[in-house]
Amino acid sequence: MDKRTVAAAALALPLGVLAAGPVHADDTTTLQAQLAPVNEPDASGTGTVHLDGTRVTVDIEAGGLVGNLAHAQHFHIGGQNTCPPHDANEDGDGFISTTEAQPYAGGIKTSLTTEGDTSPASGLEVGRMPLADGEGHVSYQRSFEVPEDVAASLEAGEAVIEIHGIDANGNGRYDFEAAGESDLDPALPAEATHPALCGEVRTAPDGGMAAGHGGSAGTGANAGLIGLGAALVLAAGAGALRARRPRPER
Ligand SMILES: [Cu+2]
Repeated sequence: MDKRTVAAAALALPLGVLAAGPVHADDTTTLQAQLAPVNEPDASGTGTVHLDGTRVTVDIEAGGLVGNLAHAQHFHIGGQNTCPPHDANEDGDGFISTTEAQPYAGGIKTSLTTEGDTSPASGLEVGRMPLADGEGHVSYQRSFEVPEDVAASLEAGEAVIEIHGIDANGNGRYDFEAAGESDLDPALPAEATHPALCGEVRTAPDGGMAAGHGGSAGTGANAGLIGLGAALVLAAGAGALRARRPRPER
């Protein structure tokens, strides 16, 4: 019994230290996001962000997305730092649009492109966004610099990762048939811009997901997630998507 007590105490100390704050390895802060489905029920994923000053290394693994199509992905900052709940679908069409999600997740602050610019201006540059493989899996890793305000928001756990692009009718392409026109630009299919996955970026106090947020998944609070910076997209990115979208309609 005594030995057991001693062992428990020995375990409690390091756990207590870890729970006290973000995980720091050298000067790097590690943050995590559990990506939960928004409009793509079978999608899931994880995001990991290593932050060293203003340099971020982002790892994203996601599955259940529409395959062979590009998926725009971003850090969203400036909302409530949460993914949208199910009732964020205010117009009752069954989809949480980028516009409907924005009050929760905030606008695009960093575009998680595969190369080149990562500013909001590249928000819908789908030619530089990850392409899902034939089975709908996205694997992404990139290191790049972010502005100081973005780094500060990440460090504070005040950011959301979103991955966009859904296939509402399962026909393997972005089109207008199932979800109509995008709320961001009627020339675009909503399927191309609706959120698919969303995850709140949080520090990793115990080496895993922040329990308070992961635990809310069962209530549905995490299940209906996502958002896009509609205003930013309209201002900067919609033309890019129109010009470069992977499957031009008809
Ligand atoms: Cu986004």
